[in-house]
Amino acid sequence: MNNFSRRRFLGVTAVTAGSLVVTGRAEASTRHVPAVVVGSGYGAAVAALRLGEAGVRTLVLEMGQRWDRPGPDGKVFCGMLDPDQRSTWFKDRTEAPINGVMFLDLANRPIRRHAGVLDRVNFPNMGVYVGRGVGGGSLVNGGMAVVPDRDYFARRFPTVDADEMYRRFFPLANRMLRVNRIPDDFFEASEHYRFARLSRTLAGRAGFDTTFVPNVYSFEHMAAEERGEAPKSALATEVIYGNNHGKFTLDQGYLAEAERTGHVTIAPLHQVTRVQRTATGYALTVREITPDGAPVAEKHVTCDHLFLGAGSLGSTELLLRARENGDLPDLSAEVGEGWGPNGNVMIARANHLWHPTGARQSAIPVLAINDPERQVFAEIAPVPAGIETYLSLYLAITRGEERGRFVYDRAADKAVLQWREGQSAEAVAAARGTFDRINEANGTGYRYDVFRGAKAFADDFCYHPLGGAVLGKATDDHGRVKGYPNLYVTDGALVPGSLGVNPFVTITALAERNLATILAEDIHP
Ligand code: FAE
Repeated sequence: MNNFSRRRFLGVTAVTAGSLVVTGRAEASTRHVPAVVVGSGYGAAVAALRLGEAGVRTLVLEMGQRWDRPGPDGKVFCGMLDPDQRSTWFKDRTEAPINGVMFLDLANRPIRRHAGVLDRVNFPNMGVYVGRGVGGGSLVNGGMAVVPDRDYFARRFPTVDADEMYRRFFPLANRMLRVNRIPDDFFEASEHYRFARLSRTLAGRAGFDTTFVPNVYSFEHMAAEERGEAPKSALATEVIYGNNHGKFTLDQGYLAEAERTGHVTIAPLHQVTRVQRTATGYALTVREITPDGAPVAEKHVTCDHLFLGAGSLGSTELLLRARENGDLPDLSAEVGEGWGPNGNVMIARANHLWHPTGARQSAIPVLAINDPERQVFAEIAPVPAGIETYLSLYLAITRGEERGRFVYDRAADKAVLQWREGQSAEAVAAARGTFDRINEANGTGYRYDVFRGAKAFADDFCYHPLGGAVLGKATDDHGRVKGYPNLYVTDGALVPGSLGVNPFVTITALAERNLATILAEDIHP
């Protein structure tokens, strides 16, 4: 294997063995590295760490920024109620999922185009939220860390040994991600969870149970926030544009550990635009930009082993483009297929005036309503608006078989999601069944002033894009891309469209499982 630390490549200069610094200098020549990981979300971070531990020199190419430097306000991330250019990936205006309340567009505002941390990729009939930066979705997500129902997991992944997953890899993922649970006494006493307790009471009247949802946000930190002994983040309305404190993100966990092995280098603001085959591996075209989007350089790198961890959208697009433009013509027809939004539907419910939800709400959700009959798992989401809104918000994860697919738009050189209008109807009907019952039991109704298009059920965006290069279809049973040796998918693109719960623990655990086999069989046989 090449000793990559002795070389200069890609404008990356070896300073000391294993410690590499991105210089930003463009180099025309192609450089070689044993392994490349594209992206730095959950699947990518697992690959980076396990490759680094195995002594494989690895370069991580991430299109977003490294979020470690405070802005002029002293904070790395901007707030949710006063977003600036740090919030959004190259848009003129923020695109928060909630428009506002009382039809007032309180949540969104004009911003400068910048490599912000949250992106909404808009396709016809479906907007997909994704994180951008070193740490991927871990930077912007709600931190809900849920192991799926075992029977449903086994149905979705019939060729994966569920025993091994539940015995070994889910516990490993939970440990690595530092998943913790809210202490009962804190939940029952905190004014910041009044909104969740109210929703629990109202759901109980309709005969529904609730379940506590584990999280990677430290509840010890949150309790200290409430006591005024720690800097506020969850209790200061921070979440979708990043948490300045309290949340254990991948850049603090897997990726930091990967860098500490001395074998892993992370290059932020580097977007992979093309993947080609070489005699012994793969060649990548990489575009480097400044945080404001100015081109820095086009770079070329080759590798022996290539791990795609650019997420359901990113990894699928790279493969689809390669198949359709003839770079990797033997890719399976399954590439681009099997995409789903994990049955995501958001619901806005109205409460009686004698049932305030609280002006102060924690931005981290901790409780979900179970409706086993309709197979709805509805997380009670906060509305941290800083004022009393009498609004209850829910993210329902429904189960179903509706799937979309990606097609390659040659003119735009992009993967375009095909998701028909009304394709979420089954998911909405299930969620409506649950919430009609809650409204009937409580004499309440829906709110139409919250989501775009005056809808009470938002089915035109999702947080959980899954699929596009499904395990066992576009790849073998460990994420090896069919037809192309030493090319792997390691992220949410492997998950066949629906999981029944939030996906990042599963993506992490599956990546751990696949990497264990790939390292043993392909890299150090
Ligand atoms: P992901 O984390 O999306 O990372 C992909 C990375 O690749 C990103 O950093 C991209 O910038 C980068 N990338 C893409 N294309 C390229 C390219 N061509 N070149 C270089 N880099 C590239 O992938 N899930 C939960 O389980 N619990 C939650 O509470 C939760 N809340 C969420 C809230 C929000 C607002 C959002 C957006 C998502 C939420 N999710 C949640 C979903 C979760 O974050 C998501 O499933 C995972 O992040 C997906 O992990 P992947 O490894 O697939």
